[in-house]
Amino acid sequence: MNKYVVIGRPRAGSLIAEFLLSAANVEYEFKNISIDEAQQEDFKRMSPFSKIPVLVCPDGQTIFETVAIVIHLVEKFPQLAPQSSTSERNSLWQYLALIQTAVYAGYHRQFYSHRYAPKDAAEEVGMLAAQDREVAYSYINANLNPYVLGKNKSAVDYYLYMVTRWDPNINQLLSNKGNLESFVALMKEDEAVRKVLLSHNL
Ligand SMILES: N[C@@H](CCC(=O)N[C@@H](CS)C(=O)NCC(=O)O)C(=O)O
Repeated sequence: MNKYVVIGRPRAGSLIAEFLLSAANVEYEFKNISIDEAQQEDFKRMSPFSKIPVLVCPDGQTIFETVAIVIHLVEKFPQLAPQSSTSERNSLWQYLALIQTAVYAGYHRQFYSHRYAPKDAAEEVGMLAAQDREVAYSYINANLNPYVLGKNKSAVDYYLYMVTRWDPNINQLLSNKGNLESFVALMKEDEAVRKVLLSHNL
């Protein structure tokens, strides 16, 4: 049978697909793509904005957009999430959406502010994005126990851990968020996380 292929870059958003496949004990191949290569037409046919991650499924279908990739993997590997039609499952999707829109997109708006606003307003756009992120992280911190959905680890924990890794000042982020600090420490010890990071020498 063909393997899943994760197209991405070691430190970037493709980590979520790798973490989840690894947590589900599924063998996959990692294909590194540079920012320049992602601009090529053949990659744009898979991902129109040249963004990673892209997940190539064993049947050849390609999926872009993190949320779609997470949903696909949760459906394929149910051990990554609470059962359907439970309150925990509703929370899973809620946190997935929150992290996607306020945190992940927030880092992008801050690090690439010039793409979101004219030069003279770009810095402010970045600051506003950082403020939104702080609201989201504070809410998440208040509800972590010790994982996002409570005592059971799920797909969204890998997503949260991945985005915290991108913070420009992780010490400051964690300084007033004790639960998030403990969560990050727990996730660093997670077997799937360690395996994936080690595979990239991170
Ligand atoms: N909405 C996309 C965002 C993906 C994204 O921003 N990926 C970054 C890497 S973490 C990227 O490809 N950046 C290159 C660029 O913006 O040109 C998703 O959730 O998959």
